[in-house]
Amino acid sequence: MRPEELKLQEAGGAASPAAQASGADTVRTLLPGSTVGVLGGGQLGRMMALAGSAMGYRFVALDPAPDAPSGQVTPQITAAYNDRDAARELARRSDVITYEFENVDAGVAALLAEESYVPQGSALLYTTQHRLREKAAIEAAGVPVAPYRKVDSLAELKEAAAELGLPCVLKTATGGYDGKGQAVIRQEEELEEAFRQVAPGEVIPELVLEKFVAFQCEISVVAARSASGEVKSFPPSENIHVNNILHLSIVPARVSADIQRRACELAETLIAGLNAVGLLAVEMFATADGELFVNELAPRPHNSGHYTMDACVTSQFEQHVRAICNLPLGDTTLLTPVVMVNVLGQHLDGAIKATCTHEEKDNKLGIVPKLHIYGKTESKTGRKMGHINLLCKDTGDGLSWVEQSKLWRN
Ligand code: AIR
Repeated sequence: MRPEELKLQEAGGAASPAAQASGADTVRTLLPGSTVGVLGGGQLGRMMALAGSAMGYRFVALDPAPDAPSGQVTPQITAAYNDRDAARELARRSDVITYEFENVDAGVAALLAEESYVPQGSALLYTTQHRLREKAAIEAAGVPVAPYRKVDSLAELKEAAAELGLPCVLKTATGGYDGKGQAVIRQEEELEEAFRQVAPGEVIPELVLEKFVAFQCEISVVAARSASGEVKSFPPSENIHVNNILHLSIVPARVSADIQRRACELAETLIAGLNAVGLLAVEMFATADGELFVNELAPRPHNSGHYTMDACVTSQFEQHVRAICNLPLGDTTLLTPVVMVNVLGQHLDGAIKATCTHEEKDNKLGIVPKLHIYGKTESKTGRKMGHINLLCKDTGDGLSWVEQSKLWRN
């Protein structure tokens, strides 16, 4: 056993519920100096490594792209995600393994769990990789989701739409993100086109039709649970999407204190009910009459939690490292109102100029813009290249800054 690794539990003792759920037989505390192996080397892995390095952890990332965002700040193993030899090498070089995206190959997840320590296990990955399994798990934890039906054919789609009523959203059960694999259906005439769009090939993927929730706003809560079961959540973020990609996170969310409290409770109930370890991002819809419906879960750091990097005592990335290493969780207090704005490929040059030159509007609006750029070697329209956390006295000022910069008006 490494000196910095404390086994909280003697061999032969009963495993904690978190350890049982994760498949890990003991809960281990990994102190600074330990190496965290990360499956995936994109921006989430990079920001995790930057936060964890500040606490003295070492990192190694596995990513197929040479010079991936993480590889610029940590050692990188360059290989396909499903390359077993590379996964074995990651396990050999790491004291604890985590991941920064959720479509992890099940075989690799099992191999890593066998050859290293994976406190998050693979059960939650298996659940969140499939919308129907995810919805069933959310409902089993006693938390509401929007009404939905499983759909396997055009005929079933028509039946489901008649039952749920329009508008609805048709989604693939696996693989979609940032609006890919989705179609909104507002009228009956759009059913066939939506089906063709979401299931274009000969083989029909598993589909799910969800009733469109007439929400007042979309909010999300990032919660954390440590390997020994401590739970904390960050303040809810109000999220505004453009073309199905997150554009803005506004914190405090512009909903009542009661909705904010219930959103946090709901996320904490879910993370505890799912016996998750690490972060769980819970996206939800808040309706005008104060109801909350969970839309999606992500068992990893989340774009809507990037505001925590500059606006909270602890960032979501530090919290994730703390949770998987079984350190006490950090304080999640919000220090200042903040607006996070995503920088996509088409915004990159302008965003750098707007934050790296002296701009009068920052002073006038009392904004402190904090720039984060991910180091992706190729910039593309719609690709997430960075974000800016606009620290402000009032989120209205942050929104004015975004508006006045004119960068995001396309
Ligand atoms: N990511 C993972 N799930 C959702 C998101 N946004 C992050 C991870 C992953 C990166 O996006 O950090 O590695 C991939 O970004 P791209 O631009 O290469 O597709």
